[in-house]
Amino acid sequence: MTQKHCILIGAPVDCGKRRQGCLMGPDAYRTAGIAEAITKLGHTVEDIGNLAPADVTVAAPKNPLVHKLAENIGWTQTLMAAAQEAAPRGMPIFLGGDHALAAGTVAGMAAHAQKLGRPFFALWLDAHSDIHTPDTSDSGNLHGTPVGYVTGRDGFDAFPPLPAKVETQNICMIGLRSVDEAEHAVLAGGDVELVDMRRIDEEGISTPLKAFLERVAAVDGMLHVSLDVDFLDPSVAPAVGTTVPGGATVREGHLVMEILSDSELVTSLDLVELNPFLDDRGTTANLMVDLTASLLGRRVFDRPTRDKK
Ligand code: 4U7
Ligand code: MN
Ligand code: MN
Ligand code: MN
Repeated sequence: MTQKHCILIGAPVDCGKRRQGCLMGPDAYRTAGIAEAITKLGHTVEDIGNLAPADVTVAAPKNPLVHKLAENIGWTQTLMAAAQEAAPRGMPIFLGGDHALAAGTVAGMAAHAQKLGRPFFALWLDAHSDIHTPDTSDSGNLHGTPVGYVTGRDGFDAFPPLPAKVETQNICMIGLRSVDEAEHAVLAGGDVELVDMRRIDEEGISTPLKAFLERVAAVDGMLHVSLDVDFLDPSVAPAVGTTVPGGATVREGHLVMEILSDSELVTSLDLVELNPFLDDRGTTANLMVDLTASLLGRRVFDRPTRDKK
């Protein structure tokens, strides 16, 4: 694959839910050797270290359950700027941190694509659809809301204004198996591409993924991948607070990354929801690093050209 300049951006976001521990994520990825794994594939790596949230004050949220609103908004502001700073220089890889960070990373990458005049797409690899708003969330945990924010749903008035809305038809969610009623209501009548676990069982994971990638390639789109640890089955990726059984296998995870790698379409990546406090001797951190390596071109064998596609 073409050589890339990968920019590691530590985002120790831990305010998107109540269970603590994701703040250790960026250092767990570093300990698992993420920079070395990428360098070994022939790419260059720059680690800008860990960022901190902008200091903001906000009025009390309408929904009293909402947890740490100001800190979430501060991170959104910081990461939106960080994404736009890094994107012109290479491929940003956001080391999370919980999924609340994607409000900033996705909005920032969408703004960058808009500046270049290129369509922007997002691939959401997750058990959950994360399309709540602060008002519809029954947990008050904002890691369940980043898709709601970037698609321009109402209820994010206290957040930074969106520089570029992400079109719902440009989003594909793969791995779905826990969707709340309020989320279901939005998704069922909408045009987000929904690939739940049943579809993966019946069609295989490559069929819907390749169909989506064809749409991205057809318009020379930029593609952001947001990889939530809970996309994977908890038996192979235990280090996550929101375990849902029946998730993707190790091979399904790698196959997605290998197909993405072949497509050469991915321009940014989030690694989110890793809670090292819950890990089993680094298994999950190591798996996430291995998946990143597959995305960046690690292979057992190259496929013969006649098989490609
Ligand atoms: B994650 C949930 F109720 N929908 O809103 C909620 F099931 O980033 C979970 O995907 C959100 O891990 C999960 O709290 C957010 C819940
Ligand atoms: Mn998520
Ligand atoms: Mn999830
Ligand atoms: Mn819920």
